[in-house]
Amino acid sequence: MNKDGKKVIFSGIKPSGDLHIGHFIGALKNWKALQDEYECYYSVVDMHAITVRQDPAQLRKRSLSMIAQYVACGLDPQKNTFFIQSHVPTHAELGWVLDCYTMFGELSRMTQFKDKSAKHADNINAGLFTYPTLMAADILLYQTDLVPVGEDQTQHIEIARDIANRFNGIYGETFTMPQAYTPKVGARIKSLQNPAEKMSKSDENANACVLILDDPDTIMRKFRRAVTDSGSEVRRGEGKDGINNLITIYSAITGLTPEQVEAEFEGKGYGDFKTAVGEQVCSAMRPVQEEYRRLMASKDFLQAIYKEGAQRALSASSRTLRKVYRKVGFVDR
Ligand code: ATP
Ligand code: LTN
Repeated sequence: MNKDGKKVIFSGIKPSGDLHIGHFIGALKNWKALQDEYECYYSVVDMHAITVRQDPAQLRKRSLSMIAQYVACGLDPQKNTFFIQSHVPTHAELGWVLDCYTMFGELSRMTQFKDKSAKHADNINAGLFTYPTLMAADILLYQTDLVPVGEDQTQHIEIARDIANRFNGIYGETFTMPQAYTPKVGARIKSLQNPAEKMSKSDENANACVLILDDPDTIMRKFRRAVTDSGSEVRRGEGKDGINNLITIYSAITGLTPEQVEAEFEGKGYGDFKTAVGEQVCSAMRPVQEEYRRLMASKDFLQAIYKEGAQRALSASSRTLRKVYRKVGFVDR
């Protein structure tokens, strides 16, 4: 809860690749619905991004582009606080303290750590291992009530809660207990090429992922090539990951229930359906892309957004950090 009695929301996206429709459906679209009721902080978590090697020029460009995409997806910079994680030093500072209240065994069990270490076997760095404590710091610094994330992040929210609990247990009430907030539809949009896996911006197969900034021809081509099973009816079912995923996408974009989608396509085949999904996604992305281009052309406006965001974030997070420093026994500055 903030000082005006509003509940607090925090979420972050790594600038480690281009945003795709999984982000749009699983994250950004839902964030827009929260901006009036909650105090919302959204961070471009560049410090988390460098747990995997990044090209410096690309990282810089993507961090800026990410802020523009947030705003282009309908998030109002007046109502939400957008900032770049490395601009707000309290994150690294609390991250270190929390490292000292997090157990080696707990971190070893994290599935994202296991997945990423298997994928980047030549760079299993300490940051990749302690990634969840920095994420816990991100969340706990703002006395966050809700963390809107996709399903893949629930384990990280659990460990943030465990760390908060442990700290509160030793020093008395310090951190608000955060809760994950996952959307009912679209919490895990799957890859179009391997629908058993989530759509991921680090996927090497470009056809697996439909980007928010893809042009209409590319979007249509990727949907036409989407991998589906050998059936033909547009109906959800066990083992029909591909068609289930396309129904989820269509349903999330149009606002229809999956049952209504099945009824609409009764008697039609996969081909017609794939074209229809592509068309819906194109028309949902058109206004987003127009707004994005307008924003990227006014760098001063973007800079003003993230600078002001960093100030607001620093002011809110410093209150928590000060409290923590005092509790663990650091001398006042
Ligand atoms: P990477 O794939 O490079 O590890 P990521 O896309 O999983 O990155 P972020 O970009 O930081 O990680 O994710 C931002 C948010 O979008 C998170 O809340 C995440 O859960 C959500 N998200 C990511 N992919 C999907 C998806 N396929 N479906 C639904 N939500 C997703
Ligand atoms: N770990 C998340 C990104 C992330 C985050 C956060 C999400 C970093 N800090 C705080 C929510 C709250 C990911 O990989 N998607």
